[in-house]
Amino acid sequence: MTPNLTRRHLLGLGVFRTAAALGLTRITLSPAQAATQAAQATDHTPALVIGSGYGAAVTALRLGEAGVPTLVLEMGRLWDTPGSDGKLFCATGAPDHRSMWFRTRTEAPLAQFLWLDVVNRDISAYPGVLDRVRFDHMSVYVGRGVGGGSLVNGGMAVTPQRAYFSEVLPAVDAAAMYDTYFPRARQMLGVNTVNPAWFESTEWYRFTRISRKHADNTGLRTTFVPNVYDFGYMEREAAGQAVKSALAGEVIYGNNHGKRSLDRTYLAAALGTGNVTIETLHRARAIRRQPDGTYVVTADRIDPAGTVVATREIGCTRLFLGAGSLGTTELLLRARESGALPDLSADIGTGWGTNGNVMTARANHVWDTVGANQSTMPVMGIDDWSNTANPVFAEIAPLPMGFEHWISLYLAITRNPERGTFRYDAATDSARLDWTQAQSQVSVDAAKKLFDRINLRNATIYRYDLFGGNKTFADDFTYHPLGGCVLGRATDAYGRVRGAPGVYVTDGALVPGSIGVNPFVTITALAERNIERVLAED
Ligand code: FAE
Repeated sequence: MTPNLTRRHLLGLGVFRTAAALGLTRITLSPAQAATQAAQATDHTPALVIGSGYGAAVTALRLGEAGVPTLVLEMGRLWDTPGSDGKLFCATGAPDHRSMWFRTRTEAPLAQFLWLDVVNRDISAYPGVLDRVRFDHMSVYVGRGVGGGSLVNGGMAVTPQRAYFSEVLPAVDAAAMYDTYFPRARQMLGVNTVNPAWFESTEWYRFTRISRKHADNTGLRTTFVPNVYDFGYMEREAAGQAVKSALAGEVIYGNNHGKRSLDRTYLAAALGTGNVTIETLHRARAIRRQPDGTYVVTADRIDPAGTVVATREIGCTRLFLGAGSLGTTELLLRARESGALPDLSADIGTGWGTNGNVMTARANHVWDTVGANQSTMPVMGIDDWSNTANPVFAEIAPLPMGFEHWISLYLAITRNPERGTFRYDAATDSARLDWTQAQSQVSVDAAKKLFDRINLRNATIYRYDLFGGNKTFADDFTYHPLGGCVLGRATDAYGRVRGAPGVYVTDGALVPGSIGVNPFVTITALAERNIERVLAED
């Protein structure tokens, strides 16, 4: 499926280009107006959206279409201005200041090779595109910028198994989700699938075919997984007819081409309505309620050095939180604990999980080469989710190092029932996560059961050199933070925040810790469902 590039999308894409050319942080259909208004603080907007990831982007588009003037605040930058190398994003193999959110050294998920720290680089601090938020025993990777996680993720666009979706979110009408909102989300996101004939023949997916062979040998099922990366573009990359992106190792620090990130889909269409404005480098910090029932959000505007250059108070009639599982939970927790919104539910901050994420790697025999050339976009998973004794869905992940290394890498999604809780730390004015190593061990044990079988059957072993401390399983980070303001608990069945009428949660914070597959299609579809109801009723 390719997205219909409507007149709205094209208008919106033009707006992004103009804003980038003019260096604007305020992005709207009327750039002249943006330039003159940039200095003035907007003091009231009917609808305010915090963040610009999946939930936020859906919400902004549907509000804009309904004619509601909507302001979006995003703490990251707009990724539309090339650097001195002519590229928007830096190369994964040579990361610079654009790679990470205010770091002086990169913190890549796979930090070592042959136990050597050869991956990370010293960089200068800048609002880069990938952040690693560190808590005790768990780090969370998130995207920063207009488009949120869509800028840095692997693009895998997976619809969860219906039975598991219903188990996780029993109050949501599954028929409506699977008949209406999942298809709508996939269509809008531009989900497409790799051409099977090309997949079977190309060197760029040899690594996937080797993993499939080993799964087959073990009697495990593999399945193709759709993606939002344009596979037509990828085939042209392989043929030398297009500038390489997925085939040039680009992914976690952004793709310069090929990826249908939200700034090209939902957000472009939102801007094209003429009712949506995006302010970048604005970090929402506090929420309070006015006596008349409207809300005021305090936001710090930062410059590229991270210095707060202005603090703004923005009033709104309706407030939509799309700052991601961590961002939204922290804003609401702070509001509750500081006494600004004392009626918020005790459920805020609870029900958080890692989607059972755990990474592992196997060493193959010399004859099972994975290829020096690897596409960064995963297209296949080992699907053992229906194994009730040990459900695992393992994405066959690339490790594009530019030379043959005989490594098969996987991101396993396990059914880990452990949940973490955020508590407000007044000393740092931030949300801290209570999560223990034992809670991650549950994911490791499940993944190990599956990969022990694969190793046994293929006479292969784990790699010990990649994750630090001779670990065979990376259990200390997640790409899939879910929960913190769970649907039907901290909110009603449509994301309306309990104890704060007129405030809504739109993002991954709604999903209670696990969804069994990569989550952005679910987050997008839920946001479509919720905003439709809110526009109809509120
Ligand atoms: P998200 O996309 O995180 O957007 C939140 C936005 O809010 C961000 O732009 C933040 O900068 C912004 N923000 C946060 N706090 C504030 C604040 N206080 N003020 C203003 N702005 C704020 O939220 N998922 C898949 O389904 N398939 C994949 O292949 C996949 N691969 C991944 C690979 C990586 C490396 C990573 C990090 C994630 C991956 N994910 C993948 C997860 C996916 O990107 C994630 O679930 C969604 O992005 C979450 O969407 P939300 O709308 O919850």
